[in-house]
Amino acid sequence: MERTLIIVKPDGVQRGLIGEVIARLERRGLKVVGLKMMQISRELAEQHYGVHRERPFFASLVEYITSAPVVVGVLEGPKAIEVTRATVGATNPVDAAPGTIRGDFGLTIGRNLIHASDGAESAEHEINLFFRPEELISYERAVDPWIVE
Ligand code: YYY
Ligand code: MG
Repeated sequence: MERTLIIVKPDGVQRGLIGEVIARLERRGLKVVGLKMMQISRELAEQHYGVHRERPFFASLVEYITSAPVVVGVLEGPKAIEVTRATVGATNPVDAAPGTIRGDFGLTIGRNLIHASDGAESAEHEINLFFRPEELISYERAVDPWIVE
């Protein structure tokens, strides 16, 4: 089993898409094992997007992600990282396939609705940045055997 971090970004919250975004990932079969609303501090945003520190869009990215509340979650399932990224779609909504979250709700790269971890290392790092261990719940769902063979 894998775990991955998602963030419904400020535009997703403001547009009333929290439920829509999470529902798509839930329907995929992924299990929500952590979920909370928060406003990301500048310090946390700079840590989370640290790999992009030298990129020209870094300042506006930090500005945007800290500008209003977000919903942060941890999803669990087989290949959860890859499956979540595929459900989210390409970084630039212009390139995101219809049927993906960004492809169905986004128009521009600077308002692409959702973050999802891009690999095993970043998932572990990001989950630890946003959640204390006791905030993540391991549990079984009766439907699990109907989702995962
Ligand atoms: O993981 P993902 O969100 O799909 O893209 P990243 O390459 O990690 O970039 C993080 C974030 O930065 C992206 O969601 C939008 C923003 N961004 C941008 O505004 N302009 C770019 N040219 C690249 C990324
Ligand atoms: Mg990324």
